Amino acid sequence: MEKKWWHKKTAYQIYPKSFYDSNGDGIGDIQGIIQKLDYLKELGVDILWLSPVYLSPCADQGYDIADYYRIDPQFGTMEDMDQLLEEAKKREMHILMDLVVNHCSDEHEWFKKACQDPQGEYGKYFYIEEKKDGKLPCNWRSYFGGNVWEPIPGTDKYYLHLFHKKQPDLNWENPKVREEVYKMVNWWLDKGLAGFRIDAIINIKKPLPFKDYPADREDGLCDMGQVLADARGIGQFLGEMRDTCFLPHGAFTVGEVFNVRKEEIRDFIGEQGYFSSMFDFSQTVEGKSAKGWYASQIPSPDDYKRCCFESQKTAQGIGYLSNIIENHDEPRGVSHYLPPEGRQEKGKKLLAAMYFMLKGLPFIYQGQELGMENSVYQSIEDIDDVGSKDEYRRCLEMGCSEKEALDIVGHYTRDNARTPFQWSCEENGGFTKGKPWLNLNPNYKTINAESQVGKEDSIYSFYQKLIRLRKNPQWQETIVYGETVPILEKEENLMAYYRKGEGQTILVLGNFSGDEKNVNLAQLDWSRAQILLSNDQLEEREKGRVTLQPWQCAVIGISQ
Ligand code: TEU
Ligand code: CA
Repeated sequence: MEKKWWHKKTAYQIYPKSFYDSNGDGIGDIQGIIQKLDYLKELGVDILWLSPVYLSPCADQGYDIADYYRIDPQFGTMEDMDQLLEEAKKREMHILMDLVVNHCSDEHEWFKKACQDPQGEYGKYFYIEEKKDGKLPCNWRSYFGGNVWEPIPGTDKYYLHLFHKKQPDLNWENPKVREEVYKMVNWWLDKGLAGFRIDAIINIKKPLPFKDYPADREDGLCDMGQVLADARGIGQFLGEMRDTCFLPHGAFTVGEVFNVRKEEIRDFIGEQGYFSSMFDFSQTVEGKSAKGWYASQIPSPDDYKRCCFESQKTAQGIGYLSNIIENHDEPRGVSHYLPPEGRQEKGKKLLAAMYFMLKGLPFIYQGQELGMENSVYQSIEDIDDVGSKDEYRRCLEMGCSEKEALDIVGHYTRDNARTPFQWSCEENGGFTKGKPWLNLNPNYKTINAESQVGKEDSIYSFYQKLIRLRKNPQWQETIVYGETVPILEKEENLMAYYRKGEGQTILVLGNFSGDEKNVNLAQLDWSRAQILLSNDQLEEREKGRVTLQPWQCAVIGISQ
């Protein structure tokens, strides 16, 4: 594999609205990020991905962009953004922005012009259609519920939106749209961005002409997964964007790629791939049902392990994945992948070590380094997210009681990741001096940065050690490039793998249960082994056996 500067780094996702509020309006902002750069530097992360801060009416929390060249006043100004780029540079940190170009906002001037004159130039920037024989062009279901067509007032026309109705899809088939997008991407890269996280990108290629697919619910609509499986030719667009924007700038890009065909992974992240990397979402989609959250299953530790190993195998020899346990669209990883008894400090460190030591670029989502958990909700009114409200309706429709529906939605809702960052045990977790835009998780009094930074055995310090280990020249090559070789795969609640390097091997062990676990490692020569990191004492290392304590993990370095 050709070595790249970013392989050795650790990345961190900031959700600006909930990170740190510098001016007391209850909303996190760019100045807030600048004030916390030293906190992030101290943690050890190098690449920062910012969820969108562009001008936006915020129908989908900034993923609906009204002007790609402006910063939304709630987050600050372009001067603030320039200052952030400068301050990050001083600290040898790299900034990624979110590239949201499957759609824009209905308040973008392109869309306003399209509505004024659907037949005109800007009408062609979107997918605008009429009914035929009283029927909409297709029966696709929006990701946020309902059909994907919305009438343009005062006309007999409809526009396509795969997400919220305030997020009209851009027509990538139109070369003018692509030209506008590339111009904007280059403008930002010229400013000094290191690159982009690329939003919802698989959706830019629609199977055309529009047609119906078999309905999979009583609403007569069909899931987008089915539709996208039928789309071909996205490579033309993505290859063009790579050649026009990313390659000339040496940009780092990480794709949010769902629904990719296995045989196309090389096209996406191989040596000549469209992107530098893409997220591994195999665990996040595990157990999710196309029918909705009411029919979804929370993955077990063994499911989690199987997903991780499958992805490692798929990517081996092809490209470099980006690994996560959560992001702004998902429940908190510790609340999702750990069984309830495991959701304590030891279990959280275990999960951290298991994903962090996999091959790939580790991303930490804000608050993950503190062990932040899913929040609690008294009623559906406490939940802000658009998609979650639709899932709640769906649960009720399918016969759940209100309490059951709230439990299910409370587990999966994206709000779990969006509650404000817990800086301290002060009011509002030290996030704001005003009224926070979204309620804090009430556990901020016990889980917060202030109580963990500088404390030897905290979760924060454990993440710090994982990052330091990744940077330790003695083990770095193996951690960054070593092949992942799963072992003892059939052992329940045990996740164990080697990372095979040149002249050295790293063994990663994790006990996902509340019982001791004896692990047989007859072939291991303990005289050559050293414990690089663990969340407990590792005992009885004799005759090739070790006993892992409940929820214990250990990273063991073995030189040959
Ligand atoms: O997400 C795209 C996307 O496909 C997700 O909404 C996905 O369906 C869901 O997470 C599955 O659990 C991106 C952004 O990450 C998300 O925040 C935006 O809402 C969405 O695009 C639209 O821009
Ligand atoms: Ca603010």
